[in-house]
Amino acid sequence: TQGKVITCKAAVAYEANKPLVIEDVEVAPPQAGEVRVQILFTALCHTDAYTWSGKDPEGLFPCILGHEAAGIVESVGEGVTEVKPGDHVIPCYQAECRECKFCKSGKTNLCGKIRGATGVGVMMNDRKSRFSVRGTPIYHFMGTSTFSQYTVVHDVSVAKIDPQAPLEKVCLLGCGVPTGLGAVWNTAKVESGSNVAIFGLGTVGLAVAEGAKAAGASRIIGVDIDNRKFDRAKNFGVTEFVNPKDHEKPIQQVLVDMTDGGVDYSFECIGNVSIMRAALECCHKGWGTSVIVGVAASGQEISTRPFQLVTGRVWKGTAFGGFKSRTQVPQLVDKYMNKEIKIDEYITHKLTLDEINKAFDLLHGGDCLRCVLTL
Ligand code: NAD
Ligand code: AHE
Ligand code: ZN
Repeated sequence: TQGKVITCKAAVAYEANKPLVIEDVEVAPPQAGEVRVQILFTALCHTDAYTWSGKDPEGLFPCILGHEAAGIVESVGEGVTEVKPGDHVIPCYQAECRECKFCKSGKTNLCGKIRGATGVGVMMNDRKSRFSVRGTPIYHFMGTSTFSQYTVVHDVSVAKIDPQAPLEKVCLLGCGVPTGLGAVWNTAKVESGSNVAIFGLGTVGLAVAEGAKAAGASRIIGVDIDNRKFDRAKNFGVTEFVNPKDHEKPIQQVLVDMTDGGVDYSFECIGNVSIMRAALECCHKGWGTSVIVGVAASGQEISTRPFQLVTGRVWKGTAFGGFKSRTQVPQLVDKYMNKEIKIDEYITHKLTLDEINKAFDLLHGGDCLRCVLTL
């Protein structure tokens, strides 16, 4: 298949909110600096649903969504040296080129090399897509497009992992689990003995809990409007549960009262701007730090009284938990293989690619953390 167009199955999003369509998609060979990957397993993340909903200002249609996956390199383009056909890989929506000013700064995991192309659904080389259906180009998504049996990614967007690792599990290390763990370990740098509040107990929020527990946090307070989330959350380290619907006071006040003035760290894992405000305002005066993890819809803005920051609270955000993808995703795979981090516990459902619309329904159902699709 090397150097040839591959025809395979992919789920195409033609329009916002319209069911995805399983199509025979033509996938062009990788050009210089590109890698064609056979995707074996992909999970769905809330961000796929967000873009599909039409609320993502970078969302383009028709496109192939998906960014939490694992597979095997099928072929590589000219000049690609770090991976070869047969390597087991995880596509990384947050690239790591190690050469741009972001990568060299040591201050961020964001990479600038190809971001301009991935934001508009094309490949860097020729600003075109490698996907088409009956001659019509289909946009890429987040530089990954994993809802396809084959995809083409930039070489700076692919992490080579231990070939012994089960791909049906480690696909989750493409997004949600590292995002939550890294929000705690890299962005907030939670210390032992801290009090932590987590807003939203989906996969990302539970991974925050897991990370906080590992960091030695004393109290880990989970906040969700769905009471069914609590039992499961205990297994990830949440020690107390608060449902804002059970209280008349604003939720920030409830948390401040529970914690003698506020928590040391809070995490917003929903994507709701009024909860982002509550998450900041439930932090302790003088030092409390709030990390925004959730992705809010186009046009939404955050607000608070500046006095909240003047009096020492800190507002931060995180993308992919601050992990440098190509360097650290393989390390996270090793941690899973050594039983130092969970993955299996986040996988609540398994389906096949042709059932992808059902998988999106599950994601909205409240019962599902991650649904892994077999391609
Ligand atoms: P999810 O839908 O599984 O979890 C969201 C949780 O929030 C659910 O348990 C829901 O019951 C709860 N919730 C909803 N409204 C609430 C409210 N008003 N108050 C309290 N709880 C509420 O989603 P997920 O896959 O865990 O992703 C969470 C968010 O993180 C999404 O916005 C996603 O787009 C974003 N995300 C960001 C990054 C990043 O790099 N920054 C990475 C992955 C996901
Ligand atoms: N396109 C959206 C932004 C979405 C966003 O913030 N994405 C996160 C990852 S979410 C993964 O589930 C991210 O990494 N952002 C940094 C980046 O470079 O995109 C919008 O609102 O425009
Ligand atoms: Zn995601």
